[in-house]
Amino acid sequence: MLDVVTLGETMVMMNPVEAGSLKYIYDYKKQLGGAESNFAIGLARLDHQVGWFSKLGDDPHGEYVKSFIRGEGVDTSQVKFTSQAPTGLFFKERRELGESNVYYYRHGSAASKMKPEDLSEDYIAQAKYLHLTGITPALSESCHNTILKAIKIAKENNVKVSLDPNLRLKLWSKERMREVMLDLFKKVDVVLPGMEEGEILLGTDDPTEIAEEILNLGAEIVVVKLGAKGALVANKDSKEKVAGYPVERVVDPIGAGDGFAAGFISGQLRGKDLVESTRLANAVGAFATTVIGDVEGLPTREEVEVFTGEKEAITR
Ligand code: KDG
Repeated sequence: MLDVVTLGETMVMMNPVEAGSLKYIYDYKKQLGGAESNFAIGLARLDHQVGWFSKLGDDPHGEYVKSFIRGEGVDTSQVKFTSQAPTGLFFKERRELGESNVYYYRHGSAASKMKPEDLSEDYIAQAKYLHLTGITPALSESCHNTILKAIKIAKENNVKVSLDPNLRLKLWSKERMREVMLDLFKKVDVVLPGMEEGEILLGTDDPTEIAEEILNLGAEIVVVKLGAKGALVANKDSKEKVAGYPVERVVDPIGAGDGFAAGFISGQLRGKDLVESTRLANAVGAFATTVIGDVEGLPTREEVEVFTGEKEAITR
């Protein structure tokens, strides 16, 4: 029995050992990144049973991705391999000043070949949550159809669906993105957008307006991420701002949103209320920014409970 099932592309990540333009970077650390597997690993560290599904290239990179994720305690029994396309790859570019950047080598990747027939109805039906992101529908039409089918299976089996927009402007046009994402907002239960995403999709960066618009489209819960300031959590009865945890030195913000989503869903699975779940989300997101790599900084349940003061630290 799994608490959560998620699906999406995970790529080999080439992470520069230093900050600065990739033009002058020669040394990289091989890691991995994929919004949904980051989320799955985040939940596994918080002691939940979680399954991640994808299609990988029948190559050493695909083997690496699967064994790393499985090694983190995530169920990978539904992962498929194909010899028709490679595992995706991307490079991160970290800047001391300004925004981090990513360069993708994923067009036509194995994951972009996912199709609705790859899904197992029983696998999704056993979960309490199905988690999706806006990256998957941007990969290909067959990937878009795959998540639509996954949502249908979830709905028919009383599985809640959470969606992190995770907008990737490098993958599709803003027009198509808007059309697909607004349609998805009508079909899911929990939406976790960022303010910038609200601006792109709804034309407002006001967190209250973002939350109201998405609730009006049909979602039950909306959690708007406000970066270092925390988040606004809303349902039809309430709207609350929940302060974030200050982080002295953010070394790698990419992946923090996935940690945030894992924290929020963990809170919901543990029966915490919306504010407490958002507090946990803020804490997990804060941890993720402190270590280079998408998943290496995600906390265990014990670490986060000590950090939030729920548990006493015993270090020696
Ligand atoms: O959220 C972080 C991930 O999104 C990133 O590391 C890789 O999945 C990825 C993407 O598509 O950008």
